[in-house]
Amino acid sequence: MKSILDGRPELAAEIWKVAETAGYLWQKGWAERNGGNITINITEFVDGEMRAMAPISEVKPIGATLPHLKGCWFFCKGTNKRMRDLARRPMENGSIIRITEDCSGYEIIADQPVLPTSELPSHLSVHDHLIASGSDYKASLHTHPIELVALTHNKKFLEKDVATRMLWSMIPETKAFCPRGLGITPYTLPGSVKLAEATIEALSDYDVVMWEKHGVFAVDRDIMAAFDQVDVLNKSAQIYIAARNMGFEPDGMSDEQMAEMTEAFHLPK
Ligand code: 2HA
Ligand code: ZN
Repeated sequence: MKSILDGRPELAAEIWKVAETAGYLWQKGWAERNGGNITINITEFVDGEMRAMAPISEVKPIGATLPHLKGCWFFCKGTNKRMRDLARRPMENGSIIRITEDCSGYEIIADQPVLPTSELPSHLSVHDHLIASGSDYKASLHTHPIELVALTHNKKFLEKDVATRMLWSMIPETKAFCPRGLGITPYTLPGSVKLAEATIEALSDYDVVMWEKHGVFAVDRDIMAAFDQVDVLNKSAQIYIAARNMGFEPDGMSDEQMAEMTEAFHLPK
């Protein structure tokens, strides 16, 4: 079957990175049923011929006007689609959309008219915010990492930066590869405007934001990098839990060891 990705190797590579990541999310047990979402800004890979293509859907409202998304194109997981299916058949379980001129709607320009994720308004609001703040981040990821979600069932870890300090201290790489730590937003209804607003606010200080008792929202340059940040944080949570399962509270790296790491890797204090 002919695909919009044919003859567009750069665009295809970016979309296959999303598919590869979706496979990891499933393998890790972070993506039950249709859990999680991925949205990537693919504008830089869109050529003139693609821009001239007719849409395969009518214009659909985003539910918000997002002025910084003028001229932008995105690839998004489809609503009710599964990560494990996206991994093998990205263009049947996700679609390419282009934002309309007035920045309040979108049209599908893809192989099949797969409707984008129900979380599209929050993902696109985040991308609008990233562009407005001059960020070069192109990917947003929402997933349900088991051990990180488990931590949020304890009030202690909901206090500002308590979880971050514990996670960084489990293994030196965590701070090196997730230098801004883990932001926390209090429990909010999934898909709500309130949750989107709280996420955007937290993203000014963190690349990975934990939605209490639900999952994480991560942003980075590309989808692999966003996944890696969540992966290193969850690895630390697993080490913490392994130690607790052996019957002790882990010591964690000392303040001196953390300071030495921060200096050696030129990380933010
Ligand atoms: O889209 O995980 O929180 C599925 C979700 C929403
Ligand atoms: Zn979710």
